Amino acid sequence: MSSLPRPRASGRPLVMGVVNVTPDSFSDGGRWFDTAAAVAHGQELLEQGADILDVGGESTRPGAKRPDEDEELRRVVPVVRELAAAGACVSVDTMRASVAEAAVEAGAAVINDVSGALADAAMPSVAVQAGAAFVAMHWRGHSVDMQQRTVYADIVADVVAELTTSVETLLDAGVAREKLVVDPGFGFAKTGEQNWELLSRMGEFDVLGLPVLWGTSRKTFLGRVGRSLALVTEDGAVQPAERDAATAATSLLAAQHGAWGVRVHDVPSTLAALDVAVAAGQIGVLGRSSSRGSARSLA
Ligand code: PMM
Repeated sequence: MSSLPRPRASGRPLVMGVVNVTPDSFSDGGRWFDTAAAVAHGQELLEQGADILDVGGESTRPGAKRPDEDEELRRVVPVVRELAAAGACVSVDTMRASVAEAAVEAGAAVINDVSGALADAAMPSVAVQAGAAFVAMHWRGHSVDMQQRTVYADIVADVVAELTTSVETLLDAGVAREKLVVDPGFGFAKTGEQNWELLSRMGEFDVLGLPVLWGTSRKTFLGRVGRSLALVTEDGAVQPAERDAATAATSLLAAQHGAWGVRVHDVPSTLAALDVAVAAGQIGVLGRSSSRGSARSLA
């Protein structure tokens, strides 16, 4: 039974480093596609200071086709096993209950389900039996056509309401509230403008009364800032691997709003931003006006 990993004494969000064991993820697809390369990448993220390693075998880029279950198990389980055996806190990024179950058996402490337990009806009961911490992300359908599901009356109110449905499904199945984390799902059935609006209204997710994970890392909407001619793609966006400074800025905003965690590809840039927030006493100051931080020395 794994309890929810807790933020450090400094109060800064946990840093979840991404280990994509996929041939086709949008920002790093194919780079860590075999077990040894993925494990080595996970170990590098740990050395850089990641608190949690998020191991996933399915690309959720818009339009992506799903791997079958056997292929996902083949990609994910050996990597989870090796990293957990090395002492890492491992999260498994999957929408399949069978993969979550096998990953927890292999040592995963967190199930990160981008479908918020909507994609696989067996997920809530696996979550209960596994006793793992559970990240429920906002989701409206599989990647193949999710960008056709971007109609909202009010992006924040609708995401909060739909996340509440996921949370209630998990609670009704018997998942302990203390094990739950929610995630607004940047880039999943959202337009660029809607992602910016989610960022600008971060504090409104407090109404859920649950820890929040923010997953903005290298996403397409961040390709529209910090533009330099050398780094833009054909459509005029900054390439995914060059979006880490913008990602670190969003990690700082998340920290100011009292985030539980941030899910990132590049750990050092986000940790530097979070260290600045801690040193400047700016952790959680926007989300919790009564607990304003005090400046501390990094020396
Ligand atoms: N984004 C991706 C994959 N998994 N999990 C959570 N909880 N939140 C996210 O925003 C999220 C996720 C897609 O990004 P990637 O392909 O770079 O991993």
